[in-house]
Amino acid sequence: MRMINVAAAQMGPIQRAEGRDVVVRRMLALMDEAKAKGADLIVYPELALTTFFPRWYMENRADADGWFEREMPNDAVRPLFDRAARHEIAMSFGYAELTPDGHHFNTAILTDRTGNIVGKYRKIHLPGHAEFDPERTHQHLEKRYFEPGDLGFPVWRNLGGIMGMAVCNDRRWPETYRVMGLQGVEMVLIGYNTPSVNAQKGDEGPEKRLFHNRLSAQAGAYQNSCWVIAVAKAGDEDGHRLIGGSIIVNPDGEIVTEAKTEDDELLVHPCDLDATAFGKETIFNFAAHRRTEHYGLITSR
Ligand code: CDT
Repeated sequence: MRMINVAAAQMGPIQRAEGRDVVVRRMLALMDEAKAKGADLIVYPELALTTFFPRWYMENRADADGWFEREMPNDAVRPLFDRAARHEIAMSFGYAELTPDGHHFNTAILTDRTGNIVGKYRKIHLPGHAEFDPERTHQHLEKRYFEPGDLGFPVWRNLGGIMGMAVCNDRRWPETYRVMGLQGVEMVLIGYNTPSVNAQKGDEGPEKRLFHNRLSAQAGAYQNSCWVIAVAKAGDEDGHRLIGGSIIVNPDGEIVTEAKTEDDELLVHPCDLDATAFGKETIFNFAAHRRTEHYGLITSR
């Protein structure tokens, strides 16, 4: 058995006016709890350091730059890196990244147990729209504030396993998991901020959204025989509700633990990476069973 004790650190809401200092204190409390429960890895959500700002329209895009991190780690998050190294816990969290040459990405990082960044992923599937849309009940301006990620879907060796990352909307796309699956991924870490209602479909509320969250993560885990750790930022941010429903899914596609609240809430589960082997060697033995000669349309359109 290759056990990783994983802490899925769901976060409750972050209000627009709240600073990173407040948020980092909450993240540290979750990390201390994770350490006390014997976690090897803690996974925080997408855009963990700020409110889900793509809901706010700013005519001048540069006015949004205050929500972006220009380096990682920086002074605001250094306490997280120091504490993680002291606890010898690997960690992953999402943040808005502004590169030195002016590019904006919706990014997630992964560290080893010493607080060294070993992996970086930039969100590829950006949902929403780029211009103010008066038809929607709320704005979702990811296409305004971010560029599509330029790093592909890499995997990294960490904690004795093969890990990958994805961010929120990516989890709805089978290609996300499959590209990592083809690299032997054993655990996929996914943070999300999902509004509780569909801005374009009045009758789609939290139950349906939680269902799609489970459906996507469970299918991705099963079809690639890997663990999926899907972690929400949840609750009411300035009057805009986000679903909770953080889950850990095993390589059979079964939910082994699920969050009950829309607040800061820690799920800890022992994940055996060797449990990925059976599926990878049998029904989802890609080398033996895939028929790529029939898949060309997927990448040509
Ligand atoms: N953050 C993020 O990607 N949220 C989307 C909302 C989709 S509606 C525009 C999601 O897929 O959950």
